[in-house]
Amino acid sequence: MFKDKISLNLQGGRGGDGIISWRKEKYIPKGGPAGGDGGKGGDIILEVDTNLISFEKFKKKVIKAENGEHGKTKKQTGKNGKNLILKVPLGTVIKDLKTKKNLFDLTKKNEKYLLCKGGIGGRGNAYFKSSTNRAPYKFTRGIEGEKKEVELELKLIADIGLVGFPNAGKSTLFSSLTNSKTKIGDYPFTTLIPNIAYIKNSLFKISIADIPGIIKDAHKNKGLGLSFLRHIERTSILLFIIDISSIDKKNPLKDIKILKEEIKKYSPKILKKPFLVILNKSDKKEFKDNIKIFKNSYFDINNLFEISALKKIGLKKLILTITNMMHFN
Ligand SMILES: Nc1nc2c(ncn2[C@@H]2O[C@H](COP(=O)(O)OP(=O)(O)OP(=O)(O)O)[C@@H](O)[C@H]2O)c(=O)[nH]1
Ligand SMILES: [Mg+2]
Repeated sequence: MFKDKISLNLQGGRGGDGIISWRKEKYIPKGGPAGGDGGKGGDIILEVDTNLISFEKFKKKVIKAENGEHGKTKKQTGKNGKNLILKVPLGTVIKDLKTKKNLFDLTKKNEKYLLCKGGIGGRGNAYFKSSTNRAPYKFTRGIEGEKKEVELELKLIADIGLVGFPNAGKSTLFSSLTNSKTKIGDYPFTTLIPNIAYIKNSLFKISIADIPGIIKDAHKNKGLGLSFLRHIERTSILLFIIDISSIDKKNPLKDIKILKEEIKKYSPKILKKPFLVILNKSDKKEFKDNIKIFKNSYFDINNLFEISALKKIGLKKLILTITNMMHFN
């Protein structure tokens, strides 16, 4: 199961108690206080691991870090509880479920966030020795670790986001551009979960997010709905992928209008991003007319590209334009 949203009950480790103990040494009849302090409880820390793209590895809802050990004799402090490091994908937003506020947004490689502090350890009786009290019967208990109920939500961070109807060829373009393997199929909704890969060369590394297809009324939960659009909320550039064989001759801009309307219903802000329109499957000669028809009604010929994701035609020019846009944005 792909998980891009989970809720967790977390708690740092409890601090160990301080203890009461006395020095027991030969030839010293009245040994002084020797009870050590408790160790600190472990912290819970979230850390970005760029190899992850979901929260699949989280099997338990309740997670607690290790407790600190109680103090020991001979003024020895108990061991600190181990810190618990939870690896999460890049783009994880942490929300406190009680206050409903966002606590942090993990947006950088290897970034860490201290979510629940471990409790401090108590004091042993050795700590309370003073000139007026040479044999204190006093100790304190360790403190409970910090407790939080949080929701982790993934909003992928990529340079480019691919949007289009099912079957438009998004995943084919994704794998042609990045040389990565992904599921491609001659049927709608082949892609069920978002994916990220990179266009790499010696000069640059551009990340691309492939998401499931969108259909009319996706905002009413048709198809796979719109919740996947959160994975393109943080991309810098959008590519609208249109299959030339499905262009309506009487209304050539119909597909692009529907896509934009659906996105607008999810979040109008997404539409403010720079975008390119990609006419895909240009190798299908019998539909060449549709490209002309589309071009005649489209206003901005400069952000329009004709490609074949399958035959890898027109991709160099597309990559060049994308890199230029990234430079100037
Ligand atoms: N002829 C031709 N076929 C293509 C091209 N690009 C994709 N296809 C085919 O179109 C079908 C759908 O491709 P996908 O890449 O899975 O489409 P998608 O947009 O990712 O679809 P969903 O994941 O279902 O939203 C597959 O059979 C591809 O082989 C192209 O440039 N030319
Ligand atoms: Mg796909």
